[in-house]
Amino acid sequence: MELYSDIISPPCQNVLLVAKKLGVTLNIKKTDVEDPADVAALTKINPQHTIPTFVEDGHVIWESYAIAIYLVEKYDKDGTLYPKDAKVRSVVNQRLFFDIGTLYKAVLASIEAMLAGQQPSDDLKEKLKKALDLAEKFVTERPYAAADHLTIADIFMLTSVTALGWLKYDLAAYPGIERWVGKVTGEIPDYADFRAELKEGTEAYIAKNAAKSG
Ligand SMILES: N[C@@H](CCC(=O)N[C@@H](CS)C(=O)NCC(=O)O)C(=O)O
Repeated sequence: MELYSDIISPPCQNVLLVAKKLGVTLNIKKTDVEDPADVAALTKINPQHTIPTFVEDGHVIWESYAIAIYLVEKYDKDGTLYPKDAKVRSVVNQRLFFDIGTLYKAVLASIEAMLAGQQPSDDLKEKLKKALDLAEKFVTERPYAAADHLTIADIFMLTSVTALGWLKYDLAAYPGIERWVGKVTGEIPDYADFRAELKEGTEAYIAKNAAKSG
């Protein structure tokens, strides 16, 4: 199984962490989406040229949500990460769609503004606050984001929340989220190693951009 990936991308982190939790080994094809040669190679298998892109025996999947669902449906033997019960799964799905359409979207918009050297607008700030208010509610009304145990919803929401590190966002107003982050990261094998690799990748990206701009 191959994954075209860069650890600094939160969508890639979704898949890397789900694979880690499943104990599935991925052969990582490090891909820089700002490098024309890497993009050309990726476009041959994924016309949308997005990372993460996953390949197993010639079968190609992109969109981190679709990749993660494939992995858990195929490799999660006890089925807890993506529960089979229709009602429980519907809550996991709701959180996943909340993540792609609201939480990650708001986080990404603010990071993009920051990387472009702009202050986030009041509208962006409000959207992020509303998304985090909802996330706080979700992680405090149940033991985990969608169920009474860890599911892929926790992993996807986790990467959105930890991406707030780019903004040095103060989460003090969200004690439930802070507690939940500790609980969820404690259940992911070798999470400290993952964070160390992410820190290294992030610093390299920042240094590369600083060199480019001058
Ligand atoms: N919804 C997608 C988002 C993937 C995405 O936009 N990835 C970015 C990197 S974080 C990318 O590949 N950008 C390059 C491009 O769009 O050409 C997912 O969850 O996989």
